[in-house]
Amino acid sequence: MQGVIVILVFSGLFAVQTTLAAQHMIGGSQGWEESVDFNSWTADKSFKVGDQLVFKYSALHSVVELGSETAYKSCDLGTPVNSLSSGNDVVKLSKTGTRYFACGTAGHCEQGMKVKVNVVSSDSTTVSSPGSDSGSDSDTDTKSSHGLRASIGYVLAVGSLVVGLIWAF
Ligand SMILES: [Cu+2]
Repeated sequence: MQGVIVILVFSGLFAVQTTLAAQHMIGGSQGWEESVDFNSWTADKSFKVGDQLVFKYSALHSVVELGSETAYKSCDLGTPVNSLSSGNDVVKLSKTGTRYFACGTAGHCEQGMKVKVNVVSSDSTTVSSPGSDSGSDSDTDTKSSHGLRASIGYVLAVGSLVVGLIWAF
């Protein structure tokens, strides 16, 4: 029986770990589509090192990662950093900095099918993004969403501990 408790506690701790690293479905439920306004989609989100981006799309689209703000602004797809086309692509955010993505289908980037993601340190409680004009607002956003994810993990951990104890007796 103690074995069961140990397993449940560890699964709870694992839940804390996984909830701290978020997976962001690009474009929300609509996915990677021309109809989504990606600027407003990213506006209320914070992206941290260790998080993942998921691009879901039909064969009409693809994902091209661009190397610079200039290429992103002008939709210059000539020198991509990376190209993806599975329709269900996961991109890991392994370090801080800005990542630029556009659709590789002719004309789609110009129509607004592009997204820019600012990746911040996973352990920072305050966001320092040079060049950003929304300093204090994004600070509070980051803290609250981080706190929410942490508390979901905490509830799962306590929940599995309680279930473990009920099982044991
Ligand atoms: Cu497209």
